[in-house]
Amino acid sequence: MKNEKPELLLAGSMMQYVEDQLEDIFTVHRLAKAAKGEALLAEIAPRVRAIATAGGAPVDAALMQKLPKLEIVSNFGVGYDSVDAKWAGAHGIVVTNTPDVLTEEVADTTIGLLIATVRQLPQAERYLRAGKWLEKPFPLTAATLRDRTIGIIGMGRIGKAIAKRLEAFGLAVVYHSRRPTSGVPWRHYPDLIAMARDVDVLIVIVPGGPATKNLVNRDVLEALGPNGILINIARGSVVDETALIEALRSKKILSAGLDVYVEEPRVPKELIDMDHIVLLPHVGSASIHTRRAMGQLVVDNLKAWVEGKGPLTPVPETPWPPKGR
Ligand code: 8YV
Repeated sequence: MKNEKPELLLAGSMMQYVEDQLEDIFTVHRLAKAAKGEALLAEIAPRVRAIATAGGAPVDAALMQKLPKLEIVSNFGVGYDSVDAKWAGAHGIVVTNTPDVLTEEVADTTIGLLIATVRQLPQAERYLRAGKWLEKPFPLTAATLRDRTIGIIGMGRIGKAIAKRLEAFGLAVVYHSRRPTSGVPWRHYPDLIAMARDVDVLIVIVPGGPATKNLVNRDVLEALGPNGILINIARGSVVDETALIEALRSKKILSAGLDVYVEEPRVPKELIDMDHIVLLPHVGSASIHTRRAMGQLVVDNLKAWVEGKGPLTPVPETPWPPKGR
């Protein structure tokens, strides 16, 4: 039939207004809502041309190889570690993500989490609500942001936006990444341990996935030292969570502000039981404004693709037009 809509597999769920737009373009199959996911998949597999995915629903080789007509995977989020983009690239499937539209929001959240952690703002708020201020003032915080040197792990778009903000605060900024980023004024450390030794705060803002798994390990935390504070706004997988719990317990580092965890939404009880650290439920980009913009980019990538215009924001593993074309 000529005017039939292309078929799309929705892995995870999106904001209603995004799903409505997807329905305008595609026949949408909802994997998460299907009582029998495998049966649904078997039935639609020969026809699915696109996947839209959110919330870390895995789009791995096992799933993609069941879909012989698959052309594009549109990922909600700048991080696409739940999509096997390398496999997709090797099999002619395009992967897109949602860069830029969340950069400033995530950088803002990072600064909020940093200050909240250093100055114990959530603890102070809990103190007031518990009526304790009537008895005596909230204790002075051991830590201050003043005179700290901040080491950023990762100097992509969001890393730069964080560094710019920190500079405006009058703080010294350095960074670690595999290769130096051109055009930035901050000192580059090729060696993460050396940087951890020289700074009092580490901010993690690198992509997740196998290349960065447990990058922040026991040695890095020990090098950060007893006055050190770890902020993770990237992916839980980048930090060795067991080593972090141990470092916090034994006071090898002072504190941590975390937005991400290894097994979200499960947060280890050991972390929840520590009152001096700050824990957020993965809210880096989580405003209606920014999530709408991200959702729109998911739709716009798919729309451009079905209209034959190519993807708007392909990931580096699946360049467009493909190399050699
Ligand atoms: C989203 C994120 O919360 O963009 C990312 O990589 O981690 C967040 O902005 C996440 O993608 C939601 O699925």
